[in-house]
Amino acid sequence: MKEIEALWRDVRELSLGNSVRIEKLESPPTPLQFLRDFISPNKPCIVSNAINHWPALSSWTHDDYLTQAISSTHVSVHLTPNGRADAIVPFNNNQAESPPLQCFASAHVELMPFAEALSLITSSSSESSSNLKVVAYAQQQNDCFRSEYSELGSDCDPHIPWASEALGCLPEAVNLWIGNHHSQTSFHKDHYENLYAVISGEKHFLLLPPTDVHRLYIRNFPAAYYSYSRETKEFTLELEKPTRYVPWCSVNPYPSPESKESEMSKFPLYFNGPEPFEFTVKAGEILYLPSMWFHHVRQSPDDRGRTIAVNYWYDMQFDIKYAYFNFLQSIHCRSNLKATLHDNQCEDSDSGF
Ligand SMILES: O=C(O)CCC(=O)C(=O)O
Repeated sequence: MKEIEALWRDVRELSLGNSVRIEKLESPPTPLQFLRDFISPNKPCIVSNAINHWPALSSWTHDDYLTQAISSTHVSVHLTPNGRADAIVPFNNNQAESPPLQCFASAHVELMPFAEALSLITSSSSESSSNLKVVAYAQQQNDCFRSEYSELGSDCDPHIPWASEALGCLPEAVNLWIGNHHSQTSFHKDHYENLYAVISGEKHFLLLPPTDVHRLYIRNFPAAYYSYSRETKEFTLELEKPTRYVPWCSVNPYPSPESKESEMSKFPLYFNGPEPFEFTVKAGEILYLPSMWFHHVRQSPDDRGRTIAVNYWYDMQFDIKYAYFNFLQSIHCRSNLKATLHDNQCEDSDSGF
């Protein structure tokens, strides 16, 4: 354990710096600067004044513009009772299990006309958490901006030129995210270099470097899915059959006041370790979120009740850094760290998480 703690310290001292502030650039870097100062050291940054020329920044604040532009296609909307899709939630199977079974819950995904999606997202924005019936988040992550939203394509650049040149490729996927403050994205990591542009509202990020993998207590959870009935306006949560396990981060960084103490004692490496990078990306800014970094995302809406972002996923290099991170993750179960963990479940390093 001491050795792994020393690694957290070294990474911060030698590469990331000891501040939890993220580096901010007032103008786009040259491809060479971006490669040298951020991609190679696998270090995040926020870039301002890189997308001021995108028509999206002004035209997407008008509902009429958006609904007329996408009048003929249906879009995928992720529905949950609480805004927590792809997250660890309790599974109530009517059996008094102690501790209660937890599962990895996926949203109910529905195709609907864009105007309906927009009004659903906006209407739940003004509800208090206790009155919520359904939270809608347009967050289909399969290159949806270039398929479902292709009519909006000319409002943004098709790629981020200085990033494409530095990375030596074009984006593998471009995604659109439209949500409100009830939706949050739980801690996870992606095998992509991510250029994340906020168009409207604000996104609040927590980031931890890949070397902090043990602090997130990755465990295997049974996969479950929400189903939503339009008639009853009720959700049901069912376990997938046959059972499928999903390796996912156990830590909820914002526990409720009632559960805070128990969460802190279950996950001491997270709550007592070095602070995560915590920052807000505002409309008009781009975040560079390097591959394999763990991220948790919340959002604050604009005055129309929504947050809109477009992100560009570029393939990462499966190079020596990737090999080191995999090795680090795999030594978890065999290390002394195991003794300090809450339970004996080990993360599944072959799972692709
Ligand atoms: O905006 C969000 O809710 C999540 C973004 C994210 O996880 C990503 O871009 O990889």
